[in-house]
Formats: sequence, C-alpha cells, structure tokens
Amino acid sequence: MPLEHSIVPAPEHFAPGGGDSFHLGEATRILVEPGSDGAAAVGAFLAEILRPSTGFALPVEPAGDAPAADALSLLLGGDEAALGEEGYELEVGGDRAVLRAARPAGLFRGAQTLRQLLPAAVESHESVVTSGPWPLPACRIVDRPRFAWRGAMLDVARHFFSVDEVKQFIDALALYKLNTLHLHLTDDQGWRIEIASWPRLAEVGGSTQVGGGRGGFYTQADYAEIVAYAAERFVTVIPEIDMPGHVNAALVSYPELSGDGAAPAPYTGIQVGFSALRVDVDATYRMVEDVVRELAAITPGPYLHMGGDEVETMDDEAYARFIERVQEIVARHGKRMGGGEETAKARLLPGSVAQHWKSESVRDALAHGAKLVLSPASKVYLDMKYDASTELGLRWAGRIEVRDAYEWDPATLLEGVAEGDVLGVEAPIWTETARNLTSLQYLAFPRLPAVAEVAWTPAAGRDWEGFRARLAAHAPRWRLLGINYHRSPQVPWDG
Ligand code: TNX
Repeated sequence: MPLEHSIVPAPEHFAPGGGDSFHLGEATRILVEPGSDGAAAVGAFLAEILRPSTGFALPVEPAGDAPAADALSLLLGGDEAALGEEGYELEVGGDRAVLRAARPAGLFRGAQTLRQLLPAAVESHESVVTSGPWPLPACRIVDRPRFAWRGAMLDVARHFFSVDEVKQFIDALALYKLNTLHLHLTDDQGWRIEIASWPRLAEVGGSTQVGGGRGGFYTQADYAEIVAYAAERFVTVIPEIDMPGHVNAALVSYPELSGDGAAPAPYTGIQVGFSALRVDVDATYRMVEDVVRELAAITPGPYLHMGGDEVETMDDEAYARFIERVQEIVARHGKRMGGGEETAKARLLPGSVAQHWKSESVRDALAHGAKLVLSPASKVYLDMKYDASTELGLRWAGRIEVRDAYEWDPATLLEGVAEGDVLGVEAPIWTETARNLTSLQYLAFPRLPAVAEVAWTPAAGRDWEGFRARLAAHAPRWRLLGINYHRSPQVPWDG
C-alpha cells in the first residue's frame, strides 16, 4: 500500500483531499496573519527553508481578507480550545495551502508539516529547481501534541559542543516538533557555563572533558544566543547544573566546596557517583545562590534543572535536606526546579518536575503535586548502542534499536502513573562516547524521531509498521541536511 504521507511525528488527523496537488511556483507567495510578528517570523522561517532549493522568491506578505490563490497562508484565529498552544489545521488543495493555528507556536509546528509534505529535495541548501516540481498533496490535517514537554537532553559536559553545533541540534529538534532542549551544563568532567561571581567554575572547570581534550564553556552571551535561536524555533532551553553529585569540575575550581577542602584531580574518565558538594558549609549555598541567580536571569524558560542524580556518598536525609534547600533557592529566583528521579526523596513543591530514568520510586514525587517527565533508560537513552555491532555508545541500560525507542506508551510505563501525571517525554544523549556532532547525530538518528512521535502522536495513531515506512522516507532529507544516521536493519530504507 502506498504511503498516504511520511509526516513524522504522525499528525492526529490526516485525510487525503479529493482535488489536485498544489504546486509551488515562481509566483507563489507566503501570506501571514496581518499585525502578528509571530506569524511573520514563522513565514520568514518557512521562506528560508524553501527558497534555496526551489529558487523561488516566495515573498512574505500580510494576508488580505479573502483566502488567496497561489499562496501558502499562515493565519491565526484558530480555535484555541481545540488546538491549544501548539496545534494547527492545514488544508491543501488546488491552488493554495492554508495553515491556521491559535498561536504562532502552532504555525511553526504546522510549517514543519508543510515542509515534510514537500519532496525531500526541498531540504537542499542549493538550488535544485530543475528537479522540481514542488507538489503539496491535497489533504486536510488537524493536529496537536499529546504531551506538552517533548524534549531531548544534550550532555555538553562530557564532551563540549560549540554554539554552532548546538544550533544544528536545535534545528533537528524543530524538524520533529520537539519543544524542549535540556542542556546538561555541568558534570565531573567539565563546567560549561560562565558564572561571573565564581569565574573559576568555567575558566578552570571548563578546561577538561572526557578523554583529555580541551573542553570549553559558553559565555553568558553564547548561552543567550543559544536560548534565542531555540526560541525562534519555539524550543525552550532548560539549563541543568548537576548537584550535589557530578561536581568534580566545580571542586577542582573551588576546593572549599569539597568534603575535605582539598582540590581533587581533574577527572576525564567516565565513572559516576564519586563526587559530592559539602552540604554543611555556607560556601556551598552561596555558590548555589549565585549560580541560580545568574542562570535564572538569562533563562526565560520556567525551569532550572538541578540534577540531583547518583550521589553515592550521602545519606538520604542529608540528600533530601540539600535538595529542599536548593528547591527553595530556585523558587526564590522565580523558577521551578527540575531534577532526576532521586529528588522524589525530598518534599518537592507542586510545579517541580522529577525525571524518571530507571526507578519506579519517581512516583513519590506525585504525592506532593510535582509532575513527571519520562526518560526510561532502556527505551530513550540515545547514548545506548543500537545492537551488538554498534561502535559508539554505552550498554548499561541495554541495546536500544529504533523499535525499542518507539514501541512503548508513557501512560502505561509505570504502575500508578497515569497520563495526567506525565508532563512529557525526554530523550537524553549523554556524550561519554560522542566526541563530535557526527557521532551525536548517529546516536540520535533515527531514534530521536521515534521518541518525538511517542511524545506527539496519540497512542491510537501510532503503529510500528506505519512508522518505519514513513521514517525510511526521511533518510534523503537527513542526507541533504548533513545529518549522519544509523542505517537500522529495522527500517526499509529505499536508497
Ligand atoms: C547515567 S542518567 C547518568 C549519567 C550518565 C549516563 C550514561 C543519570 C541521571 N546519570 O551520568 O552519563 O547514565 O548513560
């Protein structure tokens, strides 16, 4: 059976239209909701994607009162109750395509659908106008996400990634309608964000990475640039400062924060669990306060992630007291706290978020009104190997092929955790073995699009056979976008 479409993540409702495809051409315009900067920005984004490959001018202009011919119209005024923040409706046929949403974010998600409805060649950075035509198949789509938090986590601590590399990663998230980038900014092997009041954290703590390379860090201006780039793609950045464990780089920078007050040696291996902040001295809380204050000031998103994972050198009571104190500092600076599932040992505030990765104990977070983000290691840890022949990756959580990342349901994963308890799904990519962007992409593709569909598409709209056929159609796009990927034997690639 031929595919109706190859949109990933699959839209909630798709109906083929009866009429002809709409062909983009020399005279096609992109018309946007008059008076809306958000709609104009989405129009400009779409034009930038389509112009190089098609060679068409695609001017972006305010829409008039009547629906226009030979145009892609991006309009607001969609039913907010039905579409929410990120939903959209798309109607294509004959001589036009009309995209409608309640909010600019919905237009942006819909623009990714439009992009995916066009031939893969549209992703080319060079004019391939001779290989046109550029048909958009007649159809009607009504679509909105199942979960509000659809994320990926990038570990820039084990290996450092430049601002440009992070931007390329954000582009890939945007294509699959992901809306959250969790940046793991600190760990034993490196501290990657400038903190003006504790300058050695980045200057000294940022100078190492796994395997002994040079490391690096983001100035606050670099970080602001990443946040702004993400925001243009309706992606929220959630910065993580991991504590009280995973802090060797911080202790190298400021030995007074360590248990015995002595500077440990810099660490460039890949063990976990051995380092911890001293939780009984004022200096630690001064540092936390300063870091949270500086980070909150440059983070428009609602969350600061404070880690809290894998502390093997502290009893539960001291751990919980520390987390509660950190949570209070975060709240005082106007943010909500995110943390690993271990933080459920503390009294979390309603509004805090606990991230499940391996234990059912995360459920305890619900008693206090906190919500969960699901990152089950055996399904969505994209730093695991695909199979026995994968060179990159770790294997402590098992091998994860595309189908494993795809075939699970967030509402039935954990006993006693229902759909309404779950804010969403996040796929972490820890980078112990990913030394560069090419390796990172290999781990992320094609599993990241699989997780994106788990988070976006209602369970009833998902099935493995359909997914793998649609996924296969994305490989030509990845090649044009310069995205490396694993040619999984589970996917019927056609080229
Ligand atoms: C566990 S998941 C970790 C990380 C490692 C990762 C490697 C979690 C909270 N901690 O420190 O990088 O495994 O897969």
